[in-house]
Amino acid sequence: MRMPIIGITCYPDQGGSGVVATELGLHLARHGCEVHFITSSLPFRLRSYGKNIFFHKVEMPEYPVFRSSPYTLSLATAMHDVALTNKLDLLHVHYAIPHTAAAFLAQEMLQPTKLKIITTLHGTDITLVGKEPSFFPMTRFLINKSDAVTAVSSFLKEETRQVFGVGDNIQVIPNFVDSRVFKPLADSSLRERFAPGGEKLLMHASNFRKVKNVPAVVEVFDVLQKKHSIRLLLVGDGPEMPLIRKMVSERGLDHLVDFLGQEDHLENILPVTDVLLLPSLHESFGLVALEAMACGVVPMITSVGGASEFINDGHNGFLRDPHDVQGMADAIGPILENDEHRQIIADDARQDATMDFGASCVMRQYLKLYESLL
Ligand code: GMT
Repeated sequence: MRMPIIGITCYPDQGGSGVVATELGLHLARHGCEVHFITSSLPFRLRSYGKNIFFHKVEMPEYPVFRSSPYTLSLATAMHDVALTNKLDLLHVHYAIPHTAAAFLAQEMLQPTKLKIITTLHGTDITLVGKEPSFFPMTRFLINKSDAVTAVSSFLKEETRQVFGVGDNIQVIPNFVDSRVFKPLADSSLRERFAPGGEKLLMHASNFRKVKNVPAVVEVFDVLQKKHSIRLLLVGDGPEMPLIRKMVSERGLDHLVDFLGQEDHLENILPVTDVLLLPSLHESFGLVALEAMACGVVPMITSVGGASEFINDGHNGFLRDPHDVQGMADAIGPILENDEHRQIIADDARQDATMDFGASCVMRQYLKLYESLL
């Protein structure tokens, strides 16, 4: 059977949904599919133009009557044009709002050809944005109009069914990690740069939005630093950053915290650390925790959401209520003092992440879904 020609749309900037979409496209292309990224700018993880990879920038014209350029319409037009020119078999859109709306418009414009639409729900497109009264009916409509819908966790599928009363056919296809890229530290010189005194390293990486609950990271770190020799690496940027800088300063922790800003190559910095903290208010999956596990870094992640689908508390990481600062500190404390114990958890984490959530295995689940639609 010939390999499908696939259009992929996602948010190109930092964020798990864009990472998943891009890595999936790269793996599909290596597997022989022709992959066309249709996005507003080059996805940040699309680092090279390998064979079978194409990029189509969505043009957004300015016009004085527009308050802001109507991106959804420009995207729909780009999808239509790319589909026609390149004979796309299907459009796989990541994050429902507004990508599925644009895909639906493109599909209508292409009639009588039926371009298949696959929507992958990632999390906040359901749990925050999609729930907004101004988007709610549209989100439900788009879920129904997609030819197939996938969710990155059973938690998210259940949430979709409960909130929107639709989605019995949603297929759960989990996120994945490329264990050849995310792997344990080979060279310790970078670690020495961040922990010159042999301190243990904690890290948080996110887009610093409210849902990430970053203040809890500072609080947990503050509790732990009173007893242990540790430092904190903060990776990423976003609206909560001024508050976090203030909290760090007020607690007199500046000398122990490194603000690293946005990092496109997380695989270089993650393996340097010992523990990843992700105490989000909710997390439909928590991709960075899976990437940490593949690097042999112990994840401490929120128990609200889908993380329990890949973390077995106490065995390959820790799950705690996002408000339980003391509970998080109590779980992490012992592994900061006992390298052997930490290594056992880290080894299990690496093994579970690579065995059950490997990129090729998950890519095949998507391929099977495509084939069932075509
Ligand atoms: O809100 C975010 O955290 C960003 C969002 C995204 O667009 O990348 O993340 C969501 O999708 C990721 C990839 O599937 C998941 O790993 C994150 O858990 C999910 N975020 C939330 O549910 C808060």
